[in-house]
Amino acid sequence: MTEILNSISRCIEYGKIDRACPYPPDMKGQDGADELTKLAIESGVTPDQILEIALIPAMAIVGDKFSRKEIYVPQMLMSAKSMNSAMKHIKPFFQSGETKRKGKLIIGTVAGDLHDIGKNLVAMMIEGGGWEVLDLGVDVGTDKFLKALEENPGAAIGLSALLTTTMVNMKEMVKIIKDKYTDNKILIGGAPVTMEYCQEIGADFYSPDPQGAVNYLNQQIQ
Ligand code: B1M
Repeated sequence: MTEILNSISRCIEYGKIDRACPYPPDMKGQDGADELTKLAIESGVTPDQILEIALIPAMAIVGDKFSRKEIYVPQMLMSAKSMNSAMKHIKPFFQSGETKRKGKLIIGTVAGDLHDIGKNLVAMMIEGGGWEVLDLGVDVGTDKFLKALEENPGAAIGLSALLTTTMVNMKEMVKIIKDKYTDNKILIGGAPVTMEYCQEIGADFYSPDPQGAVNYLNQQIQ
């Protein structure tokens, strides 16, 4: 069992999606996260074991390497895609209730803003960290977040903004959400966002990168 879990970990860390994927070159022709996860489940390894021993730790390594600038966006995207190819075999067990997630994050790019590359990476890393993610997409106004919160009580909120002109929308959004849902955590991020701005608008946390967001959410359940 250890051997197959280590192989899955390696695929996630280095971004090997499936056998057909030519990346990374030194793993060309080998099984990827897709085939190995399927095989692990067929061999009796539980989805929890795959998640806890292989996927989550591997994604944490990827996130830390990205934070330290040892890898860049393309490598992280390949890792996130490998993680998705493994998750497709695990997801049916979440739906049946056999495997539990740590909690839920509702994420979106704020009103007026169409940038979603960074937000998608954050969403994928958080999902890879064992959380359920509800992605509302781009140009998301306060009403949509409020509706999602109504339907998903207790969920954390993630706001992303890439423009200085849309970042300012976060202030009102945070105020309205906090007025109604005082205890729900709001984390914010995106290139122009800073910790000072986070404190100024009363959001709970700012992270410059996906792993910081994962770590913050994990702290909330300890
Ligand atoms: Co636009 N754009 N863009 N753009 N664009 C920027 C952001 C800009 C800096 C380029 C520039 O002028 N140098 C500039 C903003 C200037 C400013 O506001 N000060 C800009 C502009 C002006 C515009 C338009 C207004 C251009 C125009 O039409 N005149 C327009 C606005 C459209 C709109 O949103 N209403 C526009 C449009 C576009 C495209 C559609 C063409 C495209 C977006 C495609 C897409 O996202 N699907 C685009 C792109 C690609 C960029 C750049 C080149 C790259 C952004 C990106 O994806 N970065 C960008 C310039 C640049 O950054 N070099 C630029 C990679 C991504 C991984 O990083 O999103 O920062 P990032 O996410 C990071 C972190 O910030 C963090 O984690 C991620 C991974 O590390 N993070 C979070 C992000 N969200 C987080 C949430 C968290 C935690 C961390 O918690 C919830």
